[in-house]
Amino acid sequence: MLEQQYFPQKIEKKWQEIWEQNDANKTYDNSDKPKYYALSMFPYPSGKLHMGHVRNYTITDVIARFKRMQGYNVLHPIGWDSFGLPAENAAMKHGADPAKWTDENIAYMTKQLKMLGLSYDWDREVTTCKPDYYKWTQWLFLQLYKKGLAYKKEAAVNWCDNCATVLANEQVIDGKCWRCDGVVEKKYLSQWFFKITDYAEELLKDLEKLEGWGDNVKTMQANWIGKSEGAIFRFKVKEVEGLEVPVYTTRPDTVHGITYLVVAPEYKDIEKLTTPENKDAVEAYRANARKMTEIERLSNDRIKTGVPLGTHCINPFTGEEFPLWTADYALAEYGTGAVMAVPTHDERDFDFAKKYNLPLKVVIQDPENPSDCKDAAYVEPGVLVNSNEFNGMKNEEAKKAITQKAVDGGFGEFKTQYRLRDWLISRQRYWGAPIPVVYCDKCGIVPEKEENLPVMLPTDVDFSVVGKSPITTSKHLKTQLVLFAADTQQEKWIQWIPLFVQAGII
Ligand code: ANZ
Repeated sequence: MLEQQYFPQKIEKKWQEIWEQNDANKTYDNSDKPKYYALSMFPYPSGKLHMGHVRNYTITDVIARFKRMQGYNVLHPIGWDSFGLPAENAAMKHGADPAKWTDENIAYMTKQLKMLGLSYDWDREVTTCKPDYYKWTQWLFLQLYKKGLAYKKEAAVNWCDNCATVLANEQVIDGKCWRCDGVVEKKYLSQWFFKITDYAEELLKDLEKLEGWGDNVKTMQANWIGKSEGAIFRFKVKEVEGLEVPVYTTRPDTVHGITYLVVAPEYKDIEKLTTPENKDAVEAYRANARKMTEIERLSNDRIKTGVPLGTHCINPFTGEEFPLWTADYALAEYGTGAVMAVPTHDERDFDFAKKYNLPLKVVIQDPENPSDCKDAAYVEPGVLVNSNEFNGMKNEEAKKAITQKAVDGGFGEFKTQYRLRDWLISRQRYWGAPIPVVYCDKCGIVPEKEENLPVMLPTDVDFSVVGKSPITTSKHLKTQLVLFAADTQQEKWIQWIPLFVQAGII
């Protein structure tokens, strides 16, 4: 007879034992049944399960059980996303090995998952920090490397000195580290990237095909890819023979209205563009900009600041000269890192020009209601004025005609630009999969042979060091110091898929 009251301690234990004895959750490699894959996000072994875990894992468990009952051979795996900074920080706090901290947490959380009665095939458990797993992380890296989709370059990164680590933009909150609240600085480091930008267009097309996703999610993803159409124009520098500053613009129609040009404080040629008299002021300005986040720098509410470099560019359309400035509203990583400033038709440029008394030149007007742009930028459509042979043309048409002139004259081209950037995967820390390349003094970067994988994470490291990565203390390190610490943010994982397809992996 059924008991009136539910006693989980009694009933659940009994059934869990029966399921275990009968291999009720086992997935068979060779089975005639149709296959079903029920994958939930693997937990980070942080210590104890929380209610969020229980919710997530119950949902997939219900689906997996339902499908089994319908006659499917269900693969419902579990594993541990166990590389990352929390393990390393916890270990450093106690001067212990992160492997030990991780193993203890996994043991505890496994017990909890089993108590919940979740129907996993535990024989297939994976742990990302174990060599038998990260061998495949390294294998994937090598496939991407062979296809030119994993590469290394100097890049400005968010650097937290306390944690001695690189942070993603999302991990910088009000200029501070999300973990320790320390001030985050921009720093130039040689970094590994995955070339996701090659797939920007494909990702956008795939979005259109997605069914069952809300428009808000699709729009967020499209904005994140951030496609824009425009032009690159190259400007000669008056004082430096042979040096040009290219800019990316979505408003080629405004090119006759440029009154100054801005480069990012991290712009690669900024030193060449700075006169000796302006050097000290420019250096001081750059040092300060390094302390700011991108979001702060781009905010429309912030008062724009900048300093002149002392040099000038020449407008190839008009022959006019205008001054070069550096200002932190220009971002090093977007477009070319330089902006042609048209204060009459761009709000940010307008604020900047007002503040520093830079000239205004109107080039787009509403013929019915012309504005002199003395009080505000005119950002609506209109017709061209003060623009030589393009006068009277509608501004949308002029975009194409003006860019074509630059193409014909050899000083510009049409350009499609994406906000999406390549995915920076290195973290300069210990507790991650070692990047399977060797640095050779003579021949540079040499990928490890597949048959030699895994490249093992060194264990001769000192975890009691302060303010630097423990990996720097390893004596036997023959591979890269930079570690591969995959980001688990879901929107980023989505982008792996086309990369793997391209690399012929899936
Ligand atoms: C001149 C201009 C005139 C612009 C005008 C706008 C209005 P989206 O649409 O987001 O792609 N820009 C280009 N590179 C930049 C950088 N590295 N940092 C900051 N701003 C940058 O934005 C394109 C516009 O952003 C470009 O068009 C450029 O300003 C600016 F009336 O060029 B525009």
